[in-house]
Amino acid sequence: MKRLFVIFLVLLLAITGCTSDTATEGPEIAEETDSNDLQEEVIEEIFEEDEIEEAVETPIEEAEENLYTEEKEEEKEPLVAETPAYEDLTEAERTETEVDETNNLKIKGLVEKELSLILDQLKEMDIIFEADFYSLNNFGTTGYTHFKGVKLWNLLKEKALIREEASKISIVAHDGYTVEFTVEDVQREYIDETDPTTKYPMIIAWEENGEEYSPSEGAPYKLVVGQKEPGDINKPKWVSNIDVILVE
Ligand SMILES: Nc1nc2c(c(=O)[nH]1)N[C@H]1C(S)=C(S)[C@@H](COP(=O)(O)O)O[C@H]1N2
Ligand SMILES: [Mo]
Repeated sequence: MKRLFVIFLVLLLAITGCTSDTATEGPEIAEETDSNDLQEEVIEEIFEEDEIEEAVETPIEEAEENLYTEEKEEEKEPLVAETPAYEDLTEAERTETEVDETNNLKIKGLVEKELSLILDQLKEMDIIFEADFYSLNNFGTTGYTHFKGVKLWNLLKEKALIREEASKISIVAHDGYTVEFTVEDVQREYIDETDPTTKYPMIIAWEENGEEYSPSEGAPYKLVVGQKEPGDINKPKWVSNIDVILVE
Protein backbone atom coordinates (compact mmCIF):
# COMPACT_ATOMS: atom_id res chain seq x y z
CA MET A 1 0.00 0.00 0.00
CA LYS A 2 2.65 2.51 1.05
CA ARG A 3 4.82 1.54 -1.90
CA LEU A 4 1.96 2.17 -4.32
CA PHE A 5 1.48 5.57 -2.75
CA VAL A 6 5.17 6.43 -3.14
CA ILE A 7 5.12 5.27 -6.77
CA PHE A 8 2.04 7.38 -7.35
CA LEU A 9 3.76 10.45 -5.92
CA VAL A 10 6.89 9.83 -7.97
CA LEU A 11 4.74 9.58 -11.09
CA LEU A 12 2.85 12.72 -10.17
CA LEU A 13 6.06 14.70 -9.71
CA ALA A 14 7.49 13.24 -12.91
CA ILE A 15 4.41 14.30 -14.86
CA THR A 16 4.52 17.78 -13.32
CA GLY A 17 8.20 17.98 -14.26
CA CYS A 18 7.48 16.90 -17.86
CA THR A 19 4.68 19.40 -18.23
CA SER A 20 6.85 22.27 -17.11
CA ASP A 21 9.61 20.95 -19.41
CA THR A 22 7.40 20.99 -22.44
CA ALA A 23 6.02 24.39 -21.54
CA THR A 24 9.46 25.90 -21.32
CA GLU A 25 11.61 25.51 -24.37
CA GLY A 26 14.83 25.96 -22.35
CA PRO A 27 17.59 23.45 -21.31
CA GLU A 28 15.65 20.25 -20.92
CA ILE A 29 18.26 18.06 -19.25
CA ALA A 30 19.18 20.62 -16.61
CA GLU A 31 15.56 21.14 -15.82
CA GLU A 32 14.88 17.43 -15.68
CA THR A 33 17.85 16.87 -13.37
CA ASP A 34 16.60 19.58 -11.10
CA SER A 35 13.19 18.06 -11.17
CA ASN A 36 14.55 14.58 -10.38
CA ASP A 37 16.67 15.89 -7.53
CA LEU A 38 13.66 17.64 -6.15
CA GLN A 39 11.58 14.45 -6.41
CA GLU A 40 14.20 12.45 -4.53
CA GLU A 41 14.59 15.10 -1.89
CA VAL A 42 10.89 15.36 -1.31
CA ILE A 43 10.49 11.60 -1.12
CA GLU A 44 13.47 11.20 1.21
CA GLU A 45 12.37 14.02 3.43
CA ILE A 46 8.74 13.14 3.76
CA PHE A 47 8.78 9.39 3.30
CA GLU A 48 11.79 7.97 5.05
CA GLU A 49 11.22 4.26 5.61
CA ASP A 50 10.58 4.63 9.39
CA GLU A 51 8.21 7.51 8.95
CA ILE A 52 6.22 5.64 6.34
CA GLU A 53 5.83 2.70 8.67
CA GLU A 54 4.80 4.96 11.50
CA ALA A 55 2.38 6.85 9.35
CA VAL A 56 0.74 3.63 8.22
CA GLU A 57 0.88 1.58 11.41
CA THR A 58 -0.14 4.10 14.03
CA PRO A 59 -3.70 4.48 12.84
CA ILE A 60 -4.12 0.67 12.74
CA GLU A 61 -2.85 0.28 16.29
CA GLU A 62 -5.16 3.00 17.46
CA ALA A 63 -8.06 1.40 15.67
CA GLU A 64 -7.26 -1.93 17.30
CA GLU A 65 -7.06 -0.27 20.69
CA ASN A 66 -10.39 1.41 20.15
CA LEU A 67 -11.92 -1.88 19.11
CA TYR A 68 -10.56 -3.52 22.28
CA THR A 69 -11.86 -0.71 24.48
CA GLU A 70 -15.30 -0.97 22.91
CA GLU A 71 -15.34 -4.73 23.46
CA LYS A 72 -14.36 -4.32 27.09
CA GLU A 73 -17.07 -1.74 27.65
CA GLU A 74 -19.64 -4.01 26.05
CA GLU A 75 -18.60 -6.80 28.43
CA LYS A 76 -18.89 -4.49 31.43
CA GLU A 77 -22.35 -3.19 30.71
CA PRO A 78 -24.40 -6.32 31.53
CA LEU A 79 -22.45 -6.76 34.78
CA VAL A 80 -23.45 -3.31 35.89
CA ALA A 81 -27.05 -4.06 34.98
CA GLU A 82 -27.00 -7.31 36.98
CA THR A 83 -25.92 -5.62 40.21
CA PRO A 84 -28.34 -2.76 40.85
CA ALA A 85 -27.71 -0.37 43.69
CA TYR A 86 -28.89 -1.52 47.11
CA GLU A 87 -31.30 1.45 47.27
CA ASP A 88 -32.98 0.29 44.05
CA LEU A 89 -33.89 -3.14 45.44
CA THR A 90 -37.31 -4.06 46.78
CA GLU A 91 -37.55 -5.28 50.38
CA ALA A 92 -37.73 -8.91 49.20
CA GLU A 93 -34.72 -8.51 46.91
CA ARG A 94 -32.76 -6.94 49.72
CA THR A 95 -33.44 -9.90 51.96
CA GLU A 96 -32.29 -12.24 49.17
CA THR A 97 -29.06 -10.39 48.47
CA GLU A 98 -28.38 -9.51 52.10
CA VAL A 99 -24.93 -10.65 53.07
CA ASP A 100 -24.86 -8.81 56.38
CA GLU A 101 -25.46 -11.54 58.94
CA THR A 102 -25.24 -9.27 61.97
CA ASN A 103 -28.77 -10.06 63.11
CA ASN A 104 -28.59 -13.78 62.31
CA LEU A 105 -28.53 -16.32 65.09
CA LYS A 106 -25.09 -17.92 64.83
CA ILE A 107 -24.09 -21.29 66.26
CA LYS A 108 -20.35 -21.89 66.29
CA GLY A 109 -17.79 -24.21 67.79
CA LEU A 110 -18.09 -27.91 68.57
CA VAL A 111 -20.96 -28.70 66.19
CA GLU A 112 -21.06 -30.68 62.93
CA LYS A 113 -23.00 -27.87 61.24
CA GLU A 114 -22.22 -24.29 62.19
CA LEU A 115 -25.37 -22.27 61.53
CA SER A 116 -26.27 -18.67 60.74
CA LEU A 117 -30.04 -18.52 60.92
CA ILE A 118 -32.61 -15.92 59.99
CA LEU A 119 -35.90 -15.67 61.86
CA ASP A 120 -37.92 -17.36 59.10
CA GLN A 121 -35.71 -20.43 59.35
CA LEU A 122 -36.27 -20.66 63.10
CA LYS A 123 -40.03 -20.26 62.67
CA GLU A 124 -40.13 -23.23 60.28
CA MET A 125 -38.52 -25.55 62.83
CA ASP A 126 -40.55 -28.24 64.58
CA ILE A 127 -39.05 -27.40 67.98
CA ILE A 128 -41.12 -24.37 68.93
CA PHE A 129 -42.16 -23.77 72.54
CA GLU A 130 -44.21 -21.01 74.12
CA ALA A 131 -45.32 -20.30 77.68
CA ASP A 132 -45.48 -17.73 80.47
CA PHE A 133 -42.04 -17.69 82.08
CA TYR A 134 -41.64 -16.61 85.67
CA SER A 135 -38.69 -14.41 86.53
CA LEU A 136 -36.93 -13.48 89.76
CA ASN A 137 -34.42 -10.64 89.73
CA ASN A 138 -31.54 -9.73 92.06
CA PHE A 139 -33.61 -7.33 94.14
CA GLY A 140 -36.56 -9.68 94.47
CA THR A 141 -38.53 -8.33 91.55
CA THR A 142 -40.81 -10.99 90.08
CA GLY A 143 -43.00 -11.22 87.01
CA TYR A 144 -44.46 -13.31 84.23
CA THR A 145 -43.60 -12.85 80.59
CA HIS A 146 -44.98 -14.79 77.67
CA PHE A 147 -42.26 -15.98 75.28
CA LYS A 148 -42.28 -17.91 72.03
CA GLY A 149 -39.17 -19.47 70.52
CA VAL A 150 -37.23 -22.63 69.76
CA LYS A 151 -35.95 -25.11 72.35
CA LEU A 152 -32.20 -24.54 72.58
CA TRP A 153 -31.21 -28.14 73.29
CA ASN A 154 -33.19 -29.39 70.27
CA LEU A 155 -31.60 -26.67 68.13
CA LEU A 156 -28.11 -27.78 69.16
CA LYS A 157 -28.82 -31.52 69.06
CA GLU A 158 -30.99 -31.83 65.93
CA LYS A 159 -30.04 -28.84 63.78
CA ALA A 160 -26.42 -27.94 64.58
CA LEU A 161 -25.52 -31.56 65.47
CA ILE A 162 -23.58 -30.79 68.64
CA ARG A 163 -20.45 -32.92 69.12
CA GLU A 164 -20.09 -35.50 71.87
CA GLU A 165 -17.10 -33.74 73.45
CA ALA A 166 -18.94 -30.40 73.89
CA SER A 167 -19.28 -29.33 77.53
CA LYS A 168 -19.80 -25.55 77.66
CA ILE A 169 -22.34 -23.35 75.89
CA SER A 170 -21.87 -19.60 75.96
CA ILE A 171 -24.67 -17.25 74.97
CA VAL A 172 -22.92 -14.13 73.68
CA ALA A 173 -24.85 -10.89 73.10
CA HIS A 174 -23.90 -8.04 70.78
CA ASP A 175 -23.06 -5.81 73.76
CA GLY A 176 -20.65 -8.46 75.00
CA TYR A 177 -22.93 -9.67 77.79
CA THR A 178 -22.31 -13.42 78.07
CA VAL A 179 -23.87 -16.17 80.14
CA GLU A 180 -22.21 -19.59 80.28
CA PHE A 181 -24.06 -22.85 80.74
CA THR A 182 -22.96 -26.46 80.90
CA VAL A 183 -24.43 -28.91 78.37
CA GLU A 184 -26.44 -30.36 81.29
CA ASP A 185 -27.85 -26.87 82.04
CA VAL A 186 -29.12 -26.67 78.46
CA GLN A 187 -30.50 -30.22 78.43
CA ARG A 188 -32.42 -30.07 81.72
CA GLU A 189 -35.88 -28.75 82.56
CA TYR A 190 -36.61 -25.70 84.69
CA ILE A 191 -39.35 -24.81 87.12
CA ASP A 192 -41.48 -21.90 88.21
CA GLU A 193 -41.35 -21.59 92.00
CA THR A 194 -44.93 -20.35 92.06
CA ASP A 195 -46.28 -23.31 90.05
CA PRO A 196 -44.74 -26.77 90.82
CA THR A 197 -46.75 -28.49 88.05
CA THR A 198 -44.88 -26.87 85.18
CA LYS A 199 -41.57 -27.67 83.50
CA TYR A 200 -39.84 -25.46 80.96
CA PRO A 201 -37.05 -25.98 78.46
CA MET A 202 -34.45 -23.29 77.84
CA ILE A 203 -35.51 -21.38 74.72
CA ILE A 204 -34.30 -18.84 72.18
CA ALA A 205 -37.28 -16.48 71.93
CA TRP A 206 -38.14 -14.07 69.12
CA GLU A 207 -41.51 -13.03 70.49
CA GLU A 208 -42.28 -11.44 73.87
CA ASN A 209 -45.85 -10.86 75.08
CA GLY A 210 -47.19 -11.42 71.56
CA GLU A 211 -44.76 -9.05 69.85
CA GLU A 212 -41.72 -9.92 67.80
CA TYR A 213 -38.51 -8.09 68.62
CA SER A 214 -37.73 -5.34 66.14
CA PRO A 215 -34.55 -6.08 64.14
CA SER A 216 -33.88 -2.32 64.25
CA GLU A 217 -33.19 -2.75 67.97
CA GLY A 218 -30.53 -5.40 67.41
CA ALA A 219 -30.51 -9.15 66.88
CA PRO A 220 -34.13 -10.17 67.66
CA TYR A 221 -33.39 -13.12 69.96
CA LYS A 222 -33.44 -13.60 73.72
CA LEU A 223 -32.37 -16.58 75.75
CA VAL A 224 -35.09 -17.40 78.30
CA VAL A 225 -34.71 -19.87 81.14
CA GLY A 226 -36.81 -20.83 84.19
CA GLN A 227 -35.54 -21.57 87.68
CA LYS A 228 -33.44 -24.55 88.72
CA GLU A 229 -35.03 -24.54 92.16
CA PRO A 230 -37.14 -22.16 94.24
CA GLY A 231 -35.25 -18.92 94.92
CA ASP A 232 -33.08 -19.25 91.81
CA ILE A 233 -32.44 -15.74 90.45
CA ASN A 234 -33.06 -16.45 86.76
CA LYS A 235 -33.70 -13.00 85.26
CA PRO A 236 -30.00 -12.08 84.78
CA LYS A 237 -29.65 -15.19 82.61
CA TRP A 238 -32.10 -13.85 80.06
CA VAL A 239 -29.59 -12.75 77.41
CA SER A 240 -31.08 -10.28 74.94
CA ASN A 241 -29.78 -9.47 71.41
CA ILE A 242 -27.95 -12.79 71.04
CA ASP A 243 -25.09 -12.73 68.55
CA VAL A 244 -23.49 -16.17 68.90
CA ILE A 245 -24.15 -19.43 70.66
CA LEU A 246 -20.63 -20.72 71.20
CA VAL A 247 -20.19 -24.42 71.82
CA GLU A 248 -16.94 -25.52 73.50
N1 LIG B 1 -27.52 -8.39 76.11
C1 LIG B 1 -27.76 -8.20 77.42
N2 LIG B 1 -28.64 -8.99 78.03
C2 LIG B 1 -28.89 -8.84 79.35
C3 LIG B 1 -28.19 -7.87 80.11
C4 LIG B 1 -27.26 -7.06 79.41
O1 LIG B 1 -26.61 -6.17 79.97
N3 LIG B 1 -27.09 -7.26 78.07
N4 LIG B 1 -28.44 -7.74 81.45
C5 LIG B 1 -29.04 -8.89 82.12
C6 LIG B 1 -29.55 -8.58 83.46
S1 LIG B 1 -28.40 -8.39 84.69
C7 LIG B 1 -30.88 -8.52 83.75
S2 LIG B 1 -31.44 -8.34 85.31
C8 LIG B 1 -31.87 -8.62 82.69
C9 LIG B 1 -32.69 -7.37 82.68
O2 LIG B 1 -33.70 -7.54 81.77
P1 LIG B 1 -34.68 -6.33 81.44
O3 LIG B 1 -33.80 -5.24 80.86
O4 LIG B 1 -35.65 -6.87 80.45
O5 LIG B 1 -35.30 -5.94 82.74
O6 LIG B 1 -31.31 -8.77 81.38
C10 LIG B 1 -30.17 -9.55 81.32
N5 LIG B 1 -29.78 -9.66 79.95
MO1 LIG C 1 -29.61 -7.40 86.33
